[in-house]
Amino acid sequence: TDAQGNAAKRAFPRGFVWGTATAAYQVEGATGADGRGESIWDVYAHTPGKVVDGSNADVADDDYHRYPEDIALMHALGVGAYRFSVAWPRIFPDGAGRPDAKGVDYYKRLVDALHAAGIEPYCTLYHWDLPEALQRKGGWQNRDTAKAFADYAGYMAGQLDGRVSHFMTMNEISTFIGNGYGSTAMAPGLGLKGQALQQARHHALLGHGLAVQAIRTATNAKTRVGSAEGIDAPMPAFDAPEHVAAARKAAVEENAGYLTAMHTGRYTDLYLETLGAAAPKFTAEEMRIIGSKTDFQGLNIYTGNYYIAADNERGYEAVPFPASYPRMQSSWIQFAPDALYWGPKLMAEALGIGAIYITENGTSSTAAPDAEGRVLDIDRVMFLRQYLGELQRGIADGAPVRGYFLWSLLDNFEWSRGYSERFGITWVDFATQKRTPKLSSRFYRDVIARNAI
Ligand code: GBH
Repeated sequence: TDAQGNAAKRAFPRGFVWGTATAAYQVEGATGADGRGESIWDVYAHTPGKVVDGSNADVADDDYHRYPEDIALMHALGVGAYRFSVAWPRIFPDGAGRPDAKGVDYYKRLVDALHAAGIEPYCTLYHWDLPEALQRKGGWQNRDTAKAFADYAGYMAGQLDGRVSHFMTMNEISTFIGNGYGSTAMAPGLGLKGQALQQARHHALLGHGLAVQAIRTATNAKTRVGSAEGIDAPMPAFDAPEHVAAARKAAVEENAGYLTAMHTGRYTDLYLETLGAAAPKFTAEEMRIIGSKTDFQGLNIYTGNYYIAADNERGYEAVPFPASYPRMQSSWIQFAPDALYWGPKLMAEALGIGAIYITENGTSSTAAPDAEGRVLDIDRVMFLRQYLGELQRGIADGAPVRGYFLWSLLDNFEWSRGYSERFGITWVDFATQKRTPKLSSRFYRDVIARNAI
């Protein structure tokens, strides 16, 4: 029938990976447990005026203790994969030196419990919680941090070898450098400019490249290594050849300091020209390390930028969002389902990427429990239905996307927004730690069960 025909057309590929994502600092809590060291986010969140609601992540979702319950939630959803991150200060409380066995054991228990529930762990080694001890030595401004990260990443990957099939070095270098070093919106909140900022960014990329090599050395040959980078997806204003070409050029140049360098092992001429005296100092050997071959690229995509062809040296121009353009609760999330059609497709074409996972996608919502305790987050359902529809269309048109991780399983500590923005498909009552699946969770369960949108 037509209905079946349509359903077939909207199917995702067989074996498509459906998951949810979280990050250690945003969900674990238990910041003082089992010898964990301090991270830059503990310091930042405890500095008055930094987090909008004055909150911190000392308890957060208490996932350090409640992970069995949260795995049961995922099991009920039917997800096949879970993206979590390891807190570096739980493994090396001082950033380097002697590992803490209790911290390592926690992650072994976590991945074993995931396997017992039939869920494949996807592990990110750095989701922004740098050990404070390393920040005191300059953090990512200090080249030695790149080496310390690779040592930690190799050690931890070795500990989880055979239990974790996919490792991601870092989450969104663009964000922790841009907001933590370039502005004061995130830890450590340095507000650097010019060459100092570029050098910190370069060291973070170097840390990624060294970690790719360290993880490969520490794990078996089947282990897949990549990173999770955040992008504003490049999108043509509409599907006309000149605008598609413009968006493809933007895919390269707008990510020149991050993904382009990581996938080509070089900074583009235009990038270095534009930076001028602010360009980082680098060697050919460092660029070779930064360009270390990976097995997949994780992309965190929440929104995008529209481009049109332009008669300038870049060949493209971003179309500004007018005030009337629709947005979600978080003002930076312009509602742009096209981002999941064009983002993976154009990044893959422009940088020659063979396998992509959407390592984060989702939205905040103001939906809260009604009189019956239900959370009817219809804005999130609408958002996911449209974005996933475009993702499916993109894959059908050849985008090499292997899986999708919804951000997030749980409401959690949303960095400098504290608990004021909720990204979970599960409501968390932070006073009691009670979890309640939202309407969007039911929606996602159906998508997974049908492997279709
Ligand atoms: C992701 O970043 C993070 O990986 C994840 O930890 C986070 O919970 C999730 O998104 C939801 O935010 O405060 O106006 O300056 C997404 C990219 C870049 C979005 C920084 C927010 C700050 C906007 N983020 N941006 S503003």
